[in-house]
Amino acid sequence: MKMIKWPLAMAALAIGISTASAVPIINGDFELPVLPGGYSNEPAPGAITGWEVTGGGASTGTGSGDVDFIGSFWQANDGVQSVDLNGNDDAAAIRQAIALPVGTARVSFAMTGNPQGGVGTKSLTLSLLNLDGSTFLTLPDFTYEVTGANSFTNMLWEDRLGVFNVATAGTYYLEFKSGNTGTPFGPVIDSVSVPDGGMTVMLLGMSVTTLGLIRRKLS
Ligand SMILES: [Ca+2]
Ligand SMILES: [Ca+2]
Repeated sequence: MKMIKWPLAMAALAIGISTASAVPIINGDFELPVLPGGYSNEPAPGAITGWEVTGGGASTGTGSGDVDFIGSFWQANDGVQSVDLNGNDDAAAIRQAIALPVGTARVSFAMTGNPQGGVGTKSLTLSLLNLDGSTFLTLPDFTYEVTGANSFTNMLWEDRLGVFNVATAGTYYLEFKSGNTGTPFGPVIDSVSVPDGGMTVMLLGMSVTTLGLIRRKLS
């Protein structure tokens, strides 16, 4: 029985299959609860359904609540409401715990900047945190350039996509943290979703060893 030398390329006889599925996000469009007025300046902790506010707090003294929950005050990306990650005077963050399987997780969101402070760059950091608050994975900052064309009625929203490679399944905080410090005019987000979680490539097909056995049987 002769041994068969299979070219390495045979190992590529595999079929890639994505097994991704959407990961549920609570109130990713920030439409709950419905704001009675145009906005809620530094809402109370827990006031944005599904989201926890952290960081900031320079003006509230509470260490939280330092974002602005915006309603009809300006144009949202979807619905009516969105979030300015800077409240009165500080950079803050919002987060929500989500369960992620192993694999690639894609986080989709819309970004713009509070145009009230004039032109300039707004930035935010998108991270996955462990439940003790330590960083699990973080991505290079997302930026948005506010220009003279931005206004409350034309916020010029742009789509953003963050991609995390999750090696360990678990529950993590999905966190959006403002990078603009010492200003009340921060990055603004809306339409958060995780359209794909657990995206992996399953290698279906026969291994080189299996192929060798078949070939030997045939010869
Ligand atoms: Ca919205
Ligand atoms: Ca603000």
